[in-house]
Amino acid sequence: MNVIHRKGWEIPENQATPEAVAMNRRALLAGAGAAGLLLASGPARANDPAPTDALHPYPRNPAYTIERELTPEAITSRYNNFYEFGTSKNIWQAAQALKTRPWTIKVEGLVEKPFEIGIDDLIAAMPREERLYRFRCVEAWSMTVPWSGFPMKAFLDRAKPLSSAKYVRMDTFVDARMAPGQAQNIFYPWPYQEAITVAEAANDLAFLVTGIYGKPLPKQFGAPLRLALPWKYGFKSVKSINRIVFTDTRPKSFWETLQSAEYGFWANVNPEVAHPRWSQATEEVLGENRRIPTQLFNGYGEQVAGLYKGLEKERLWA
Ligand SMILES: Nc1nc2c(c(=O)[nH]1)N[C@H]1C(S)=C(S)[C@@H](COP(=O)(O)O)O[C@H]1N2
Ligand SMILES: [Mo]
Repeated sequence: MNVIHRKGWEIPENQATPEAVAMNRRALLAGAGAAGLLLASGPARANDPAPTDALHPYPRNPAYTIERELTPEAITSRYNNFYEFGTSKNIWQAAQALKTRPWTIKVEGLVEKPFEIGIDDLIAAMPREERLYRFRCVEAWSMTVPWSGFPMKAFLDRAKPLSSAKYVRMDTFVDARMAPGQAQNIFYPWPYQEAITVAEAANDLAFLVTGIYGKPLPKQFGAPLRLALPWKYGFKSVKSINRIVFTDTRPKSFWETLQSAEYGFWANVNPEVAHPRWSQATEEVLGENRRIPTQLFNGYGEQVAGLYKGLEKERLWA
């Protein structure tokens, strides 16, 4: 590959879109389900041991329960998007190469005082809880999972952004030797980055995740720290965060850089605004072999719609 900086439209479609992985994921589920492999293959491999492992399970916060069935771990832990580990159907296995300890989070930009903190020190200092959240990928599949973590608001209180900070950007690692997807796709704008407004980050629903199913987060879910923003499409929920930067200018995220016609900054879930290549009106429920209607803000409008008052001219939906 000679051309290092390609434009989004120059990237073959099957590489430039999460849909390519969706297809692989579906093929995997169909094949594995038929062969009974999902149940036979056992739990994900152990994480790197960490002093905060014993803090699990976190107490469930009853304010965040849900009317849907939880999606089984055997399904969600095999059906992952994590481009650092490729686009094939065995991302979850490739991701076991991720080294999650030691792991440091750098907090930078428009804050009172920039700092670094070890992930276990951060986890120990934060108010930990479990929440049941829906999750809606832009590829039109969904799941319902019990995330363990802490409110992003609690992290903001610790990071102390200046009033001039309007956005918070979160970056993933770059290590092409550990993560084969980064070696294969050298023209992608690594690191994977996502950003939200500080106001969104302060919303009760914005959740930083350190575990799932009452246990430390398996690597393929984006250990040791990932985001969960249940009212936005899944690509906003960045995995394996190691840098958090506060800024006054809107960052351009990984997918926006690759394919801005399809993936924008706000990316709030809206069944009435189709993706350029598919409808967003319904979603496939992972593991249930059925489609259900997608809800505005993925059903979380009551908590988040107010964030977007006065922003109606923005492209709020994808
Ligand atoms: N660092 C990083 N974060 C990421 C991604 C990725 O490729 N790399 N994929 C995103 C997409 S498209 C989705 S749908 C979710 C998938 O989360 P899951 O594998 O835990 O279901 O992670 C998001 N966060
Ligand atoms: Mo996604």
